[in-house]
Amino acid sequence: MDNILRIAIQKSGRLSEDSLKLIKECGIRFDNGAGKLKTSATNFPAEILFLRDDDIPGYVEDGVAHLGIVGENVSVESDRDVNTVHKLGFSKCRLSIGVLREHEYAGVQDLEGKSIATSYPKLLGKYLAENNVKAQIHEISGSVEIAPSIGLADAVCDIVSSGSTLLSNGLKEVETIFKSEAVMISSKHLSAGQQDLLDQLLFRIKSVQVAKNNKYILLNCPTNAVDEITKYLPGMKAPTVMPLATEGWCSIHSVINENDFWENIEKIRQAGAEGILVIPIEKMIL
Ligand code: PRT
Ligand code: ZN
Repeated sequence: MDNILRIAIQKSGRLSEDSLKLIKECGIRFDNGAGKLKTSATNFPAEILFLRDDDIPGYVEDGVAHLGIVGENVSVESDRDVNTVHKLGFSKCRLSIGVLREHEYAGVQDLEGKSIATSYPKLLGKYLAENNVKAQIHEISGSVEIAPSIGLADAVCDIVSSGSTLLSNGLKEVETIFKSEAVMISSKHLSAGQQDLLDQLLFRIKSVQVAKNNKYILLNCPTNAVDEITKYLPGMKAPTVMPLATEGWCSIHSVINENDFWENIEKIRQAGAEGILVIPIEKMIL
């Protein structure tokens, strides 16, 4: 079937909720009845497969799934022949090396001759080789952080988010070797029809992401402040400026970016903006 996209997402875990949310925000509707391993979308030629995250890159390489949503850490470690088509901005984390807190760590050379427990032997091996460090990689599949305190290894290399797991196991983070977030991967053997469906899906994903990074803003200001204020609110093309019923006053409607939001709010207030309303945008079609 070359006119349908099979999208593999994590069945149950840290990626599941955001993956489902993204697909729904793209307007793709399906019944995700509990316990199902596969479901069909009702308004887009797609099927959703619910899998363990580690299996997703292999399924995409083999073409069983055409697309997959997975942590970049898992995709790169799997070393499968797939395309990374888009970064999705959620499940951000890092792969880091941790050593016992009492260890006086001076730099990566301190790892020479040490044993490091990890579930990411390929990423760790590459990092050690790039830094000319020879260490013993001890591959374990779970509970990596406990390894140093039970004498199984001198250090760990594991996923860190807040850092509290390292801390509660008496470890400190000393090197970050890889930064990760959820990514969309695709098969290298899509038909023209599937590539077209992927392009449609990416267009929707980007519209959702841009909308999240921007807010709709409305404000009132004296007419002589319009030029100064619109410097900070360029809008999609240009801001909408309308006269108010009160002589000498205008209303400006525009979009404002999340990145420099408070900085720009402060500047437009100083320039004379009043009655500022900021409203979330659901989709933004550029
Ligand atoms: O069952 P399945 O195989 O599908 O899932 P899984 O248990 O292998 O993966 P899951 O659901 O735990 O994680 C899926 C993906 O989420 C990972 O591959 C990462 O890309 C991403 N992610 C984001 C994380 C974390 N944050 C995270 N904190 N993956 C794991 N952790 C673990 C980490 O292993 C460590 O044990 O959380 C602990 C550290 O967290 P902090 O906050 O204490 O630092
Ligand atoms: Zn997994």
